[in-house]
Amino acid sequence: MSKAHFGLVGLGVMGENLVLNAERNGFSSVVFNRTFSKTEEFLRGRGAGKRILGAKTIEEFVLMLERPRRILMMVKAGSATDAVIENISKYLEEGDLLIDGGNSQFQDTERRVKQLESQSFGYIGMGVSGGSKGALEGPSMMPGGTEASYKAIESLLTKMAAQVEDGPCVTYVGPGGSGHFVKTVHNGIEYGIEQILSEAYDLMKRIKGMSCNEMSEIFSAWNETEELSSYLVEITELCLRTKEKDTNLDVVETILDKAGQKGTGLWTVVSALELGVSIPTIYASLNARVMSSLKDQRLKIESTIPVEIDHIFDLGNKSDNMKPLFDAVSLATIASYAQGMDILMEASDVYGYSLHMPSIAQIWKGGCIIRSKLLRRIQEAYVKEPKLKNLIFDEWFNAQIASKIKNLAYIVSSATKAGVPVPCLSSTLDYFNSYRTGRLPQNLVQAMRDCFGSHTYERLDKEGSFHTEWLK
Ligand code: NBP
Repeated sequence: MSKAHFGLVGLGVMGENLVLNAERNGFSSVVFNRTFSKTEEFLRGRGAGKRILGAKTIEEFVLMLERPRRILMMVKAGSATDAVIENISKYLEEGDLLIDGGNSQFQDTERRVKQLESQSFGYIGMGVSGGSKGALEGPSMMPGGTEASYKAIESLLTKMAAQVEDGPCVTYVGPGGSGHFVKTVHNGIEYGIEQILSEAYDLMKRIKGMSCNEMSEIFSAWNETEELSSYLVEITELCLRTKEKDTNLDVVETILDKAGQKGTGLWTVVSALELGVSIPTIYASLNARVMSSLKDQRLKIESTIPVEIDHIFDLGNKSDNMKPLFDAVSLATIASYAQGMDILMEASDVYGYSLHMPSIAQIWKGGCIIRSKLLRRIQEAYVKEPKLKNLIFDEWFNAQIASKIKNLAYIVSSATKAGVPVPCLSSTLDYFNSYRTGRLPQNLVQAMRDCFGSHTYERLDKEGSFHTEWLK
């Protein structure tokens, strides 16, 4: 029997769908899963009648693959990935290639690339986005490692990826852990946008008393606009429209208001702080999830300092697509992308990733969770100015911020007065207000530091480092 083109380890939701995707695109496959009963179940079910075989042991799996072997691991990130690498590398031969498609921490990938490449194996750390549906129909993929290793799997990945008007949603991202780093930041942007849309929902519900059906109509209209047309707005509309079969209740209203924050959101914030990049909108979304987890405490305090919504304000009307709120949501969405792209720009230099920003915007345009019309504008901005410091310096984005910031300020100040928390919207307003302030009050911070600790300060009017004997 001829050997298979492609091997997959890990039959979770992602692995199952990715191997079906590879097979559909002409790559005969072998699958291995730690728990063999899952392999049997898959081969009897969704894998039946396809050019997909199963292996009971990892040795058998490796021997069933043509050389050089191309093996995708889709297992839980962390120690599970290390365990698979340790088991499988005993049976690999020079030139074989391992691809980690899980949500691994980029530092782990840096370590694994070095370790595996030193054993003459190829190693690619690849971010995969698009959820289970994307994995089956065409995800966005962010592979990092050596260029030679990428070349060995380019034909496979370009066929499996989502396709947009200017090509497949996959490209060689860069060396080492860059693929997983880009995926991490992708998820940080995703956290931001999910929270922004949830704040809009909260305002429409609590200030205007709108029903889920009415809100879904607004999101549907927003999805037709250049600023907000995106996968996340599309699924917000679907979530708000979905009713429970037996009761006809809005499913959204039956869900507990607690959201976890897994590795990637946290890693985005930590990386940004380490790199000295300002990402208040994304950070606010992470913090909002942390606050959401304090359900018991929130319920207790709700009665001691009650919010009385007596400040009803104009969020706009259906006829104008709720213009003030639309503007606020648009700017916060721009801020999420701008902050994510800033992290990538800085990491590109500091970690030596040499990221090609237009290509990253390009591979996010289809297949992934943050796909949106705005990404075309982002791609154009970095084509025009490859060293762009922030999207705010691009003409189109600058004009968006200039024309919409008054409505953002109006929504944030009104929501604050009403007692409705809007962490991402308000952080965005502070972010843009700080950006448009030539002189911030950090002169006083510097004065205090010099006063208590003789830390010295720089001056506006002359070069050098200065210390003052402050009044006692
Ligand atoms: P899970 O993250 O739930 O992982 C399930 C797979 O990991 C199973 O095949 C399981 O085998 C295997 N596994 C575990 Br758990 N520990 C193992 C170990 N010590 N040795 C070998 N195999 C082990 O599945 P998933 O949701 O398909 O995600 C796979 C990866 O893709 C994860 O890193 C995830 O973060 C990432 N990802 C997920 C999504 C998504 O939307 N779900 C999107 C993008 C990326 P078993 O059957 O024997 O328990």
